[in-house]
Parts: sequence; structure tokens; C-alpha cells
Amino acid sequence: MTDLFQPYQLGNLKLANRIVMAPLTRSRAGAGDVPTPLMATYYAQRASAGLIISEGTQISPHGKGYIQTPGIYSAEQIAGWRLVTDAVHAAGGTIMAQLWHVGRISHPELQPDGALPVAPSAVLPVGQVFTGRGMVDMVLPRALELAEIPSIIADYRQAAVNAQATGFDGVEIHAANGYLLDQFLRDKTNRRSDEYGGSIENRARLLLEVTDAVLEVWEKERVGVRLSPLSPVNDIDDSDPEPLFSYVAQALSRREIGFLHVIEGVTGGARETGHSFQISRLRSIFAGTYIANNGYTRELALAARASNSADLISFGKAFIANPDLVERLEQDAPLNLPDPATFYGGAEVGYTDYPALFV
Ligand code: 8OZ
Repeated sequence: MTDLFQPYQLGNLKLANRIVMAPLTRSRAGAGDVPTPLMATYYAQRASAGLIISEGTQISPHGKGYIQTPGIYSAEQIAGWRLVTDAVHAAGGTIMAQLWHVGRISHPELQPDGALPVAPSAVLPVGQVFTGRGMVDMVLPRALELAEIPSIIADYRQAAVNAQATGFDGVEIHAANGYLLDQFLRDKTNRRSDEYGGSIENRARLLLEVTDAVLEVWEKERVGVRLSPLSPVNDIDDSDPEPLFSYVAQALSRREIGFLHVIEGVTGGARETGHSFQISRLRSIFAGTYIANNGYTRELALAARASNSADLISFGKAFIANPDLVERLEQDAPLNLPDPATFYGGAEVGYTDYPALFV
């Protein structure tokens, strides 16, 4: 008998099952990047997940890299998120906020006053962003001054305070997918020569200082970190990821944070990367709850529990198309297929209109 559909105790939070809704950018926030009542409906529809991680929510205006992503720094945004957390809780669910700063994965047209995106170093990302007038090339970012770093950490801390004020059940720090914290971790994007660059300890410093700042706000079981050690998305790479991410997992384990949420492979793509670093090593290094992500099927999730290679399993695209994913997996019912054309932007279509089986 699998325990995939049984409750799981995460610190003092009782999750209804071991299935997690992964963070999913949907670009449907309203003016001022404020969460809307429609977003509350969408999340509440998915409240049978043991745990929902919100879509990335930017901690400051500078942390934004896509149109219509929600923020968590203004009073209006906090009020908007309150609709979401209330709706999820009323439906019996648990939801944490994903705290996000995109760093260089942005564009002046998405930044306050047309500013340059910030990054650990002025390294041009190869790729394009959608600005509202179509896809445009990314630009050379501005390297953060050493003196600016405390204000970035303060923004994360304030976002953690705001998440608490908003009724979230915890927070996940987004340190994956080539965004700001990942840009500091990996040496393709971090060329700094101060105490935030160079050695593994130095490159991990910002993530660990951000984590410590968030731990001043939240009890440790309610804090998680998301990593994607071998994912190349957003033009990121590291010359030697195994010692880097082993160090990070160990440092986070020592802080006794609640969970590590790991994208095992290429984000949204292959689980196998051909790299010699076995990501499963992180599971043994990190003492807390391990959430596995990327390309999990019902069979893989059951196998992960049977072998105890993960405590919880998160699903992304399957949750877009199946509000009742947990019930469908439990009954081995067929799944609706997600429509990529409606992943980002728009309104109800492809968002809140995917049918549930039994309602
Ligand atoms: C897809 C589109 C926009 C953002 C990530 C927050 O990769 C994202 C994201 C994904 O983590």
C-alpha cells in the first residue's frame, strides 16, 4: 500500500497527502501586479494538493521579468494574495508563497524607470523575454554593487513578513532556474571577486543570507528552498555542480529548514542530463523533507515513495490541466492534457475551466 495519498507531517503542518502543486507562472495578475479573484478560484480548485507552492511572486519591482506576474511588496498585492490564501484554506488546502527575484532574466521595459536588470555580474543572457510588444532580446545586466546586497536581502525578509501577513502557510525561496539566487550560485553567471563570488562558500553566501533573513520571520519548518542543480534554463551553467550543490544542501540542512524542492534534470524537460552528478545524493545530504520534481508520472511517484527516494512529489503541468489531480492519481483515472497556448496570460480559458471528474 502506498502512502502517497496519506497525510504527511511537515513540522507542525499536517498535509493531506504527499502530492505538491509545483510553482507555475501563469501571468494573470492584474494592474499593479496584484493577485485577482480569478487567481483565488484557480488555486482553490487545486486545494486537494497536500501543499500548493504559489507561482513565483516578485519580492520587489526589480525582481520582475515577465508581464503580469504577481508581486508581494505592495499593500494592494498583499490584499490580493489574501483572497488566494483565504480561498485555499476555505477549501481545506495548504499554500506557501514562492519568493522570486529574476535578476538578469528581465528587460528595462519590465523594470521600474526602464532600469537595467541587476545580476551578480554583467554577463549577457542569451535569450529573449516577452515585454508586451513581443519577444525581445535580453540586455546586458548591471552588476550589483556590494553595498546594494543588504537591500536585496532586506527585500526577501520583507516579502517573508508580507507572506505571513497574507496568511500563507510558509515560503519557498526560489533559487532555481537561472534567476537571481541561482545566478549567484553558478559560475557561468557569477564572476564576482568580492565575498559573494569565487569560492563555493562565497557564491552560496547570498542564498544562505537570504535564508537566514527569512528564518528570522518564519519558523524553520515553514521555509523551503528550490534548486535546479543541472538545469540549463535561462542560459545558466556551472563548471562543477556536484560540490556546489552538495555544499548548499548541507548548509541548508544545518539550518534545519523544512524542505528542499529539487528539479531533477532539465526544467520541464528531460530527467536524464548525462551528467555524472547524481542528484539523488542531495536527498541523503539534506535531513529535512525532500520534494522531488520534474516529469513525475503516477508510476514514478509511486516508485519514489516505494524506494523512499523522496518524501513528497510535485507536479506542474499536470496540475494546470487537472484541478483534481490528487483524486485522479489516486483512482488511476485519465488526465486532461494541458494546452500550452493558454499557459501564460489570458483569463479563464485554460486556467479555471479544466474540468474535474466528480464535480
Ligand atoms: C516559465 C515561465 C515564466 C517563469 C521558472 C518562474 O522557471 C519560472 C517561469 C517559468 O521558475
